[in-house]
Amino acid sequence: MTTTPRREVLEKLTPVLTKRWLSPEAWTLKTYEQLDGYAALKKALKAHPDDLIQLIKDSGLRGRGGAGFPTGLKWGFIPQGDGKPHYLVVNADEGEPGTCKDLPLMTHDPHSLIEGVIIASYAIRAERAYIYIRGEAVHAARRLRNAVVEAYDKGYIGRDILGSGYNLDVVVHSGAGAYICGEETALLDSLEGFRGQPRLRPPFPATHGLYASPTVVNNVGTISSVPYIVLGGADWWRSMGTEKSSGPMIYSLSGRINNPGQFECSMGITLRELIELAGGMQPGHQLRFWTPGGSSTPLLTADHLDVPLDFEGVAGAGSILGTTATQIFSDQDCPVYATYRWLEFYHHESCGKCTPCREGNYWMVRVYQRILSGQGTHEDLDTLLDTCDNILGRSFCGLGDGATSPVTSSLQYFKQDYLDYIEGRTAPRLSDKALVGA
Ligand code: L3W
Ligand code: SF4
Repeated sequence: MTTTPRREVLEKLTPVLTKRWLSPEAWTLKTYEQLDGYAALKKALKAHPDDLIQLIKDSGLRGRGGAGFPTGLKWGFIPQGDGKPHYLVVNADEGEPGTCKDLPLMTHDPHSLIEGVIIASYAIRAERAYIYIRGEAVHAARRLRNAVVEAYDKGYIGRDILGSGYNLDVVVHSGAGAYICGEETALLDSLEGFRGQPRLRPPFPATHGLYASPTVVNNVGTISSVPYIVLGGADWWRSMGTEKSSGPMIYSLSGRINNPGQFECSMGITLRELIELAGGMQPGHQLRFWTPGGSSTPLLTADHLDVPLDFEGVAGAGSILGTTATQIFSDQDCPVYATYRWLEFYHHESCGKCTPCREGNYWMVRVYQRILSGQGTHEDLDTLLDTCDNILGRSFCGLGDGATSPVTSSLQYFKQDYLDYIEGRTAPRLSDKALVGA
């Protein structure tokens, strides 16, 4: 039965980026302009680019793609007067398992992203911006492309934008469905027409990015926040969230809850409150484990219901905030099997560039298949931890590190579940056939 959230919990909703989503045809320029759309751009174009960078620094905005890097600081890294072209690249390759905030943002309200793109490009003195969108997101890409055309027609993009003398072209580029292209340097390689594989960092994209030129790569949620900060000011933005994790955040909830979806709340809300907003757990289900920010973030348990979901709070609980994709599992879900499914994903999506991730994930999938088909041994658990040790911190990019998160955390909290398969108390979940060709 769906439960109604208490008023004090409902008040934790802070719809900012999602505020237009329920308006009729929110994705059109007409609706967007009726609801303050492009007012921030008009204001921004009257300001000096450096003042805009300072505003974003003052707001405390941090990257919404998983790492939480300070946005204003990143913009400030772009060298000025270097004679090179500068680029803004929006990472819209949302692919982290469980994550569903950027695609609805672009589908419901593409102009807020485009307005943010124009302001951010102006601030870093870029005259070309790319939005790299996940290949499978056909509907969102269509909405985005239509919105770009509308913005060109209205003079918000193109030559001499609104008479300011500033020129900008915006290109929407669809990827080809590889998770690794959400890693910022693999994304840049893919955009340049190469096979998408991560580059060595440093140098960071801020100095050597697209076509070896200074480039800001930011997530959709980050850039979409910019118009609101320009209109509302840094203090208003900081009035939401916590001191070090300012502003609202779109949390995407899925799994064993009554009303899955996106909930935009001030950072620092707890899972207990989010579940209440989502109408409670499904009947007959008790929370057992959950991801705070996608499968690359270590699992948390029912003991962590009151952890503040901000960058510091989640780190204090031994995980990371990641993409704020909370996937909620119950006492009827198996943490061993869930981890196996995630590992299959990482194994499939590993780009193969470095040995620890390419080989480690391959072997771990095999070990899970052994355990889940009732043929595991106690030694297998040591093998898993040993393999994770050899992947974590030794991989070329975050995909390898992320793949170890569900393994180490499920072993930390749910070792007994593994032992139950190994010692025959839990019936095999996979048949022997799973081992063939593994
Ligand atoms: C200039 C320096 N720039 C850092 C920049 C860097 C990047 C940003 C953050 O991974 C995580 C990953 C996934 N000079 C700089 C500098 N930068 N030092 O700051 O960098 P970093 O390395 O902390 O993180 P990252 O490479 O951006 C992101 C995790 O997020 N994740 C996955 C997310 C997946 C999605 C999706 O599908 N949409 O977001 C979830 O947890 O594992 O650890 O821009 O250049 N000195
Ligand atoms: Fe590729 Fe994995 Fe190495 Fe990243 S960690 S470069 S995805 S093989």
